Amino acid sequence: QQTACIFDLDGVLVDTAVYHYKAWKQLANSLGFDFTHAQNEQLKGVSRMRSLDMILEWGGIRKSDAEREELASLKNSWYVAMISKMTAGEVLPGSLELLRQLKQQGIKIALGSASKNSALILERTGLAHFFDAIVDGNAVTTSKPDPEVFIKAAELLDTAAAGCVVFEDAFAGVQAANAAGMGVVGIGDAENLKGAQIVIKDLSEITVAEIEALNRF
Ligand code: B16
Ligand code: MG
Repeated sequence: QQTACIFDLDGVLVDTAVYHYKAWKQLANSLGFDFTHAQNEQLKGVSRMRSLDMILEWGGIRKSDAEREELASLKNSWYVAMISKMTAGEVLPGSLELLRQLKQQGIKIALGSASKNSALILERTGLAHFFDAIVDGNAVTTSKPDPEVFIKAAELLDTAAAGCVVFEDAFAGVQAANAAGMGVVGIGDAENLKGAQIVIKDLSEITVAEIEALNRF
């Protein structure tokens, strides 16, 4: 049975979290408050609108739906200005080597990200050509921990859920992968990634053979 790989983007292949943080911080500051690094951690893997709502709540600020739309697009304009300058040098350690090896061995590769900016990031960092399918924030109606994003990716790859192995840095993403019945590799701190089959620091710490052993067939 064929194994396929589904990669989250931010925190797994590239570190765009630093740009999200700068843009959200600028927005919060413009509204007269700030938020902590620990609070920022909670935004990882969370959609743009949900992130905005969490930040407004931290600042004790209420806004109308029209104002929320405006604030979200303001943040996004600052974020897009920053990611437009990204380079291939910002790809996280081990990513390029692993993607190359998977391709070489004929293993299908999909993106499963909450971001609506994934196409720009993949282009800027030179990773776009590796992907057989891309499912991102533009393609889903329900965000992680709902499994929709990964189920859609498996469908596009024409692979059974049990054959898919997901790579995730966010707890909500680990939950989504488990809900989809897929294998899941956590990237980061094991404490925050309960439910992952294994947790590694970055993609340099895993081989294709180890990935194939994680499918759920
Ligand atoms: P955008 P991932 C997520 O990416 C980020 O971790 C999260 O911080 C961000 O709010 C979300 O994408 C939406 O991003 O504003 O570009 O649509 O980890 O799911 O690849
Ligand atoms: Mg992520």
